[in-house]
Amino acid sequence: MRYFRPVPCPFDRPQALPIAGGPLGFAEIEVISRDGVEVLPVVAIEALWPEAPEAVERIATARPALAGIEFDRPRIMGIVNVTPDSFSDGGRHDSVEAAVAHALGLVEAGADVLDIGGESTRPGAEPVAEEAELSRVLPVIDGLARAGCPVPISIDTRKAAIADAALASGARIVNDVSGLTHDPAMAAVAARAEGVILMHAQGDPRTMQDAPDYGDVLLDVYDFLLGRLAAAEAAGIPRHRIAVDPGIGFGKTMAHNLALIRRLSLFQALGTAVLLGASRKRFVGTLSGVVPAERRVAGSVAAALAAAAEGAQILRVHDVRETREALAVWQAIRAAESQKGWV
Ligand code: HH2
Repeated sequence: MRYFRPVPCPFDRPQALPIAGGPLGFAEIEVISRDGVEVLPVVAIEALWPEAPEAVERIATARPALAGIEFDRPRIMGIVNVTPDSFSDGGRHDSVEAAVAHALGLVEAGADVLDIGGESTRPGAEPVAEEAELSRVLPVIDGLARAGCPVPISIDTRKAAIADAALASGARIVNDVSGLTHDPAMAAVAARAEGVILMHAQGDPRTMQDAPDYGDVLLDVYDFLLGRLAAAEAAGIPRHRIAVDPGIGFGKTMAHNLALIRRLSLFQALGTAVLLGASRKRFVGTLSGVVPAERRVAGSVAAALAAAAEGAQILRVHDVRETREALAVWQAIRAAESQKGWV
């Protein structure tokens, strides 16, 4: 099998097509196989392989808004963990009022969507019973709805019952870190959401970091997401409502995480929005030499910018204000590079 990765460039470079409608473009494609990588102009590959024109079209086509989120620029998903044990902010927002206030503060800081989670999926985390998870997230979603939260709410859960109740309370997106594999009832519930995030993980949170193993991490994750997209579509979830996510830190070594971020634009060939969550994760701490997770802000922003430069549509972050500010500078510099400015 051949895989087609757009090489990002300014969208108005001669012969360039937009990546997912813009703002980045691509004039070259890396044609990747399990034997190696070849770089070719887009115009050349269309004639070479029968599957190439369709892949180019999937990469270039604009992504429609997902739960009202427009993809004319990278969007920020603010993380709200209502858990006692999340790796970087566990126990911070364990009253409903504190969690709602924190979430509204993230909106104020520039979050385009909020992701509410009641079960930590950090490496080594123990599963949480359904009732406990429900009692953590539902009052926060209700509280946000009552406060007139102006951005869509995503529920970060692997369980159908939680997603079901969250949607009934006003959540619009289901974010399942198991890619709809953990709970057989999840796909049918997710089909009612305006947006579904399919993430790749190898193993479950308890054991996933024991010995992550891939033939080729980039291509293995791509194959997994391709399969989950087909399963989701078969369950009645149209592709335009889906975003995919390679799952940084979920059964991945440092080398795996870096390989995925370095060539993140490959996932644009799936024809959906791409989300990346690198915020405060262990590899950021290792690379930046910062041990306390809540102080890994600068390294996390660097990872978010790298993902934006690879065309990522959604960045899942704890530090919304810092990411927003960094993106504004990055976008202006990218705009200066092209003649027509930022679209
Ligand atoms: N990472 C975490 C949780 N949910 N969802 C998506 N789509 N992508 C991610 O990378 C992702 C995710 C883990 O991070 P966090 O929520 O900060 O920690 P914890 O699981 O300990 O609550």
